[in-house]
Amino acid sequence: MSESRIHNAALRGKIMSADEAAAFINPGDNIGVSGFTGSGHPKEVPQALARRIEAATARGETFRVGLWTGASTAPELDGALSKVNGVSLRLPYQSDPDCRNRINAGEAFYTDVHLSHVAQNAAWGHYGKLDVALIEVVAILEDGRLVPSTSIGNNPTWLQLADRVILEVNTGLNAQLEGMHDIYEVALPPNRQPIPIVRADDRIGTPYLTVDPKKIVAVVETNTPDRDTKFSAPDENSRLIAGHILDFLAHEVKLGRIPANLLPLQSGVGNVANAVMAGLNDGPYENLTAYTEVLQDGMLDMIRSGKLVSASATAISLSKEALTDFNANLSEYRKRIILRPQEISNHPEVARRLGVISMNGMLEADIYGNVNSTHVLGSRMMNGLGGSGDFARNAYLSIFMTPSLAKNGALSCIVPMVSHVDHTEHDVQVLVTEHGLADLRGLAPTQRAKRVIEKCADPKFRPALHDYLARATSAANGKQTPHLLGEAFDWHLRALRGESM
Ligand code: 0RQ
Repeated sequence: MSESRIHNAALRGKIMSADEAAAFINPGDNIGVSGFTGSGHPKEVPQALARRIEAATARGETFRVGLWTGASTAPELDGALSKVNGVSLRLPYQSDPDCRNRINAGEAFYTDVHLSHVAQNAAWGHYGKLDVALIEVVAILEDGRLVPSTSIGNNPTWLQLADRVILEVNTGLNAQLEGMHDIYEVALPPNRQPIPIVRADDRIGTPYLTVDPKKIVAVVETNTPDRDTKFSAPDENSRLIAGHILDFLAHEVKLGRIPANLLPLQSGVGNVANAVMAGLNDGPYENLTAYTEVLQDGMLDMIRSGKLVSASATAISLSKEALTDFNANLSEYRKRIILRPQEISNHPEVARRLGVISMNGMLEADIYGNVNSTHVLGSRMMNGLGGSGDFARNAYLSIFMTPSLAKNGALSCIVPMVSHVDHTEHDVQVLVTEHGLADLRGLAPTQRAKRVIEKCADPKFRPALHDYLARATSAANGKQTPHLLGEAFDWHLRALRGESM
């Protein structure tokens, strides 16, 4: 295998086991790891590191690391390290149950950051020094250049900043990924230049990652596929939400506000997002494009059907079934898909220039249009902000969607005041639930509130929301965004007591 995937003779001399490679990671190190939405993460060294940490802990030693990634990973990385309580600080995004539990128990710090900001923050030193880069690749060329894996994330930055580099070469991934990537590095101010992407499918860089070979301390061969990102068939709510969005887009086309092939699509992760893609795939649109973060099953279906002519992302996160198709037809998919560093896939400048249509999930919105994507009942972290803010502020259309109710109907996802703010009313243009779509563009706060309640709230909570708005409007000392400050969080307090909101 080393012959077929590791073409550089010097680096073949650095092949070792995952346990030997993990010995290059020391207590207190910060490690910059590949991986984005369960794809392209290292599969073996993190588990070997977890075994080291477990053994050290059993000896009474403290062994914890700072863990920086592209975004969420999988049980063999976030799960393994969190189970042994080996992560002192995690950034910038996670969705792993064990990792989430450590964060919410106060046992690990978590820095929840706009994904497009991570590379520059790291380069500026805001996260401290990067000791080790641990990066999955598909192959190493004779001249030492690296063929990236199924995600790019922050890999160029980790390879540049780290003192030591460990590579996992995964032969379980298709070698035909070579050529799909577009690596472009952004200089820091004052030397920053415009990013020359004017169409979603523009290629502006090179297909390979580069690294100073002197920094490479270990090469580990692996053969494990990415996480199986399963999708269930869209449920009734997802279909209804998707239907409202599709009607809205058709209306926007009819008014001539967006072209007949729409504008580049950005779609968040999950079943609702996939349902929207399924709806678009069945709809009248042709020649669609995507400028997004993660390419999931829904977009792959659209590429296969010919509806989506190109997709730019930083990661491909597929179900097992979709992966089989992807691998079988990779030479065709490679013509349509570009994987970029997350600094570029999520770049505000490019999202604004292209006029992206951004669609993301949320936990709750308030009547004025502020959105909480991350914190359950104000304090408990769910996943993180991810790329939602990168796109929401800069998109042509920023759409947030959720079922109107959570926890078997006990919680309303439309509340008087959100218990945590990720996206302010200024960044949120459209809210959608299964009941309807509230187009908030151009409206003042009290106009927005009426529309959000009528279009999006579940009917059983509408009277209480109208009552709150009416009493706030008559009692508050300012009529611009009326609130009853002593009452605004009563809904969440009832939920914390285990009652219906
Ligand atoms: O909890 O799993 O314990 O039952 O939140 O809710 O309805 O399954 O929604 O999977 O679409 O996720 C915002 C989390 C929505 C996601 C969020 C509870 C609910 C359930 C999940 P259980 P659903 P989804 C690109 C963009 C931020 C990152 C982002 C997200 C769980 O979309 O992480 O947008 N977004 N990235 O029961 C309390 C409420 C609730 C609630 C739902 N109002 N109060 N709990 N839940 N509403 C991708 C990347 O950046 C990588």
